[in-house]
Amino acid sequence: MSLPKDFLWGFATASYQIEGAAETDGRGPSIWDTFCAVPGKIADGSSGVVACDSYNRTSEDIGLLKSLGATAYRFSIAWTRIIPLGGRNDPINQKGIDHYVKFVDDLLAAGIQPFITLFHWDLPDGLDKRYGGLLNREEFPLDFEHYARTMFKAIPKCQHWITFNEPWCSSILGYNTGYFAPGHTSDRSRSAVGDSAREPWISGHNILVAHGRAVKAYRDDFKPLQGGEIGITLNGDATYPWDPEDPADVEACDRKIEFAISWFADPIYFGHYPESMLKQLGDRLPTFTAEEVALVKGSNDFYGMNHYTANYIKHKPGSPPEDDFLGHLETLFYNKNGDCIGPETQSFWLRPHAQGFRDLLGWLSRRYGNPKMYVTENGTSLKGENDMSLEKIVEDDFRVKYFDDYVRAMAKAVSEDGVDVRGYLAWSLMDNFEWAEGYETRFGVTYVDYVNDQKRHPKKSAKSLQPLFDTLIKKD
Ligand code: GBH
Repeated sequence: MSLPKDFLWGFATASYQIEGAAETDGRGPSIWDTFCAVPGKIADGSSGVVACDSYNRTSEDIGLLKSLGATAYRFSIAWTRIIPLGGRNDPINQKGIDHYVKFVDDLLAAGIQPFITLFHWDLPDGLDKRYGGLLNREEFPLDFEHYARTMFKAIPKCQHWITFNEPWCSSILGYNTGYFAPGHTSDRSRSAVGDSAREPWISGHNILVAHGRAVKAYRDDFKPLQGGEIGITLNGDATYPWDPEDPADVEACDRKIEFAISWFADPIYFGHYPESMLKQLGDRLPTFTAEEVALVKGSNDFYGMNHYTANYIKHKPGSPPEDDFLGHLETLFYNKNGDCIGPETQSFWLRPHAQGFRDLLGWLSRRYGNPKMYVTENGTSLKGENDMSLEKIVEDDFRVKYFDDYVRAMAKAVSEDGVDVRGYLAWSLMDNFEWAEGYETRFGVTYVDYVNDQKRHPKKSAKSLQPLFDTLIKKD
């Protein structure tokens, strides 16, 4: 079991979850600032207004990364620091650009390769208000392309660009369940606006086209000189049939992955939506124009994979309701035999099952022609961690074991199944703003003391990755 010699590894974060400094140096509001201000949307009533204060602590964070032995760091840029109102004719904020230029210079000086995500959910609120943000098929892709070009030009040293993080979440949680910003849903007790049966599919479509536009811009005008690579990051869980003897459950397992991942990956690799989605959603799924197909098909230099958990899948009888987004099935933690997929964590949706990582890597590799891949997120929360003493928190053996199991499962996928993984970023470098769950759920390998000046305390898991990768990465 081993990983290639030039394998990169490190940690990941996202702008709104760690930066704070919400009004510093001309930053404009994003849809998450607006969403957090609505009572009841965030579990503990918090927001990212201070978060880990990382905007003001870049050298401390880089020092931390270095001390942990990381060779790569994935972070995201806050669009509203670059273009506070968001649009292609709106003013550019040089201070915001300077901040990230210096950050990348400092990372490189520390021997750490940046992986930059352009969009990790913090859409400029100005664009949401001006034309409906992700729902606007004409404007949104053009504004995203302009913002992406601005960053490609400003940071020629970055060799790894990620256009969008988890468009599934922006689309489904933002426009179907309303659990994430901007909170649209058909449920009128939760939102005055939204159409859960239609808006998520429009949002997903527009993100694909925006991704395609940014990739074309990079390949045409920046890649020839800069030599970097660009791709999208998709989230998806592993699936196992609730009843392996029932062909309908077996089939539902693939359908679940298609609704989560292939929704985006099929257009990118094949130029069309998956058959299973067309069948269930009909004309609620937008149709690609020829121009859109040309932009989207073949638009990944690499596949970015975010992965956390696995489920047993049980098909549902009858026909699906209009607002179904899973593919007419149930996701369960127990199978027909009563076997449990994995132990509880603080996140209701997350139970460790490392074999699923290896299996899903294989599934993706087979379906998409063995693409070059980066694992751009993988990690866990820990049941009750927020209520423990600091002494207990830093002894996070559960998280150490999670990483050990998952990284070894990945190494097996690489060395035994031939999957082409080139790098791994653990989620997350530090505890941070866990979106609708606020600060109660912690995913960091570093504890952040939010009441004592955001002080960082590395946990046991922070120091466990370097020795692990040392034994796995080939020396010559
Ligand atoms: C990642 O998403 C995010 O990229 C990152 O910002 C975040 O901090 C990290 O996970 C930890 O949560 O039952 O419909 O509400 C992980 C993928 C997909 C996990 C949606 C939670 C909720 C499903 N996420 N899922 S639902």
